[in-house]
Amino acid sequence: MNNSTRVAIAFVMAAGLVAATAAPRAHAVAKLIGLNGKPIGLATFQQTPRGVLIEIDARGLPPGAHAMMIHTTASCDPKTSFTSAGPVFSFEQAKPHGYLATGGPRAGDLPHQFAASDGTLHASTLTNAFSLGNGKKSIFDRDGASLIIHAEADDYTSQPDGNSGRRIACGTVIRTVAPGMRKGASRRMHK
Ligand SMILES: [Cu+2]
Repeated sequence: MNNSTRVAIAFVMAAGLVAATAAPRAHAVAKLIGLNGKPIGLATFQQTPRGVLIEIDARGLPPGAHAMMIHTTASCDPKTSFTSAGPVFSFEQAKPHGYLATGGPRAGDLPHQFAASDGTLHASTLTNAFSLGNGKKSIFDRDGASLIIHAEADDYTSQPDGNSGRRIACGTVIRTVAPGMRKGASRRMHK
């Protein structure tokens, strides 16, 4: 091995280290409130190599299926019955809601989830329709985004929200770790 090969190998290894440590995975949370304005749970969002992993813990919900969607605006005003969150998040306004709708789904569409008979809901789901980063696929546009839980199941075809009834819980999505944040990067390097 000559010296320039050694230098080249060292450079590639250093570049690999930088790639592994410099970019913390983006992370976000949404504190969910009910229509009375009181807290009913928490959703966490983590960027993974396959998409955004969303984990939801909520309580006080009617048992059964509940449509879940990311809506377009970071605003959860119970006085508006959470219509303040706007329509379902989408990068293309013409796209219909629903996994089974022709031309759908919208980027904010998520599979519906189920509350147990005691009203608790624990869900884990993954989507690659949007990211938590800073790029074109990010949900962190100028007006942010909210997670909405609806009263009923999502039929995945009806407009605008899968015939899923009222919006009964809402949480604005707040980014806690952004890609390239120095604090997160240094924490990771010391692990
Ligand atoms: Cu919705």
